[in-house]
Amino acid sequence: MTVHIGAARPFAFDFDPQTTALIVIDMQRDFIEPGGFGETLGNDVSLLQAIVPTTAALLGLCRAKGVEVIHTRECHRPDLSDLPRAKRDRGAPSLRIGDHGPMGRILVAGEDGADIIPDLAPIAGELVIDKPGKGAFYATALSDHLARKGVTHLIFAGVTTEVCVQTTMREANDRGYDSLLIEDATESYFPEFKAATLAMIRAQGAIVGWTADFAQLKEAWHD
Ligand code: TIU
Repeated sequence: MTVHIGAARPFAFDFDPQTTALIVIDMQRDFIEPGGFGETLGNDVSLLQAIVPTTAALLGLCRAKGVEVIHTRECHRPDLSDLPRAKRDRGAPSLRIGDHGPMGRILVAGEDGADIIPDLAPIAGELVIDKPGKGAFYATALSDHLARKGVTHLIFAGVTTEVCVQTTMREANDRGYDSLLIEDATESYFPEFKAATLAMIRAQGAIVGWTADFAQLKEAWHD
């Protein structure tokens, strides 16, 4: 069975749910709630909360259709052995990665802040990938997992659009995947960066991939 999203941009996106995975990028408390990594960088994290209901609906649809669901978390080992000096020392955040904040140590695996927000919590059987970088393919088992499952197409959601989502979509593009980003299930701290990222992903004949609204995906995916 092929799902045909005629309304996708820049042109129709077709996928077979049996060879497609949903990847939800970094919907963690550290990016979405006050007191975490996102806020330490000086961002207004409340902007990101707007996509939670749509992302939950997208998760529900993919689960109902039996699509492979993968979650990622940007975080580091407690000993910070996978944290490059350049990443820890960059800029002038109010707290650095590994420091103690209100949700535990900033961007460290196992701390409350690194958890996926409760509304989007993984369920049994769903892969959760901890990643030290912006891209989900870098230094993780994602490539091997997708190859083992025979996945050829990816649906993306999560935060932030121009940082971890776009980086992962570009990594996926170079690895031969066809990728669709759900526009109302991704968000940035900078609305103009989100708009620019959506435009650059689908420019030049889908140079990186496709975009569509959740409603357009749902409409196309009837039985
Ligand atoms: N700062 C920012 O916009 N994003 C990140 O640091 N990581 C992710 O996008 N997940």
